[in-house]
Amino acid sequence: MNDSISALHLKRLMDAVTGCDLDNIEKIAEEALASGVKPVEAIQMGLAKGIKEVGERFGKGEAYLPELVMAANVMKKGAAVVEPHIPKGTDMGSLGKVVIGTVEGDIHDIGKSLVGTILGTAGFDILDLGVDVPAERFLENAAKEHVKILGMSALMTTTMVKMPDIVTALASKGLRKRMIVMVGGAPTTKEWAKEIGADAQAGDAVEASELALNLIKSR
Ligand code: B1M
Repeated sequence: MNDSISALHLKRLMDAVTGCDLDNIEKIAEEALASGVKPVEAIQMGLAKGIKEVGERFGKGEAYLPELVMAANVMKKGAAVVEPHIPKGTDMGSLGKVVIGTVEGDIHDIGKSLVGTILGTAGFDILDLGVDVPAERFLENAAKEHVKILGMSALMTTTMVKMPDIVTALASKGLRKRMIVMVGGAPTTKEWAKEIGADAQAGDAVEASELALNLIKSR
């Protein structure tokens, strides 16, 4: 596909989010797909760029909460059009179960859900615990399911601090070595993952999927 056409559609997706264009986002997303923009690109290079820009404006006091909420709704509506078009990585049966959730005190779910969707299309079985998930729920589910990966998402510096408690509790219950622990969300880093004893940190959903596949293969 022509790069300038692709760039134009990505810009339209981004602008729809920054402009809180809830009425037209589905049409804009459909047109982007029809023009040949890849679904994951439409999300990461279009919709997510838009929400990040609104977030930066919010951080600087140039946008207010209602705008953030509306922009997030536009992002979700656009992602709902695009996600079913993400190609499936494997039809060879499940690669194993992934339990994923956003940690307690944190209601951000767009990135976490996207990671779940992309891991799902890569061939994993996803149990999404949702948002504001207390440590006990992560632990209960990690214990009762045949879990290969436990994934924790946190979007705030104030909530990422819940992650180490969960890793420690997994170890004290003898569950830690049974599974890969992956963390993610804007404030997390590779250093943070190492520091808290997690196996991996991913900066976006595509990296999460690549890391998950590599870690599963190397076990
Ligand atoms: Co909020 N918010 N928000 N917010 N919000 C941030 C996170 C913030 C950085 C904005 C800012 O100030 N610039 C800031 C946090 C500051 C801090 O760290 N302390 C913030 C704040 C302060 C708040 C409130 C407290 C605001 C208030 O009420 N005054 C409140 C918090 C409520 C709570 O959680 N208790 C709040 C609320 C909201 C909305 C409801 C309006 C909305 C969320 C809607 C929803 O999720 N349903 C919202 C949004 C949209 C954002 C920003 C703008 C965008 C987040 C997002 O969806 N990004 C965000 C600013 C930012 O991140 N730049 C911000 C798009 C998404 C695709 O990317 O989530 O990064 P992301 O996910 C990526 C990667 O991080 C990674 O892959 C994903 C996909 O590629 N990833 C993983 C994520 N999880 C992973 C897990 C993995 C691996 C990779 O393994 C398991």
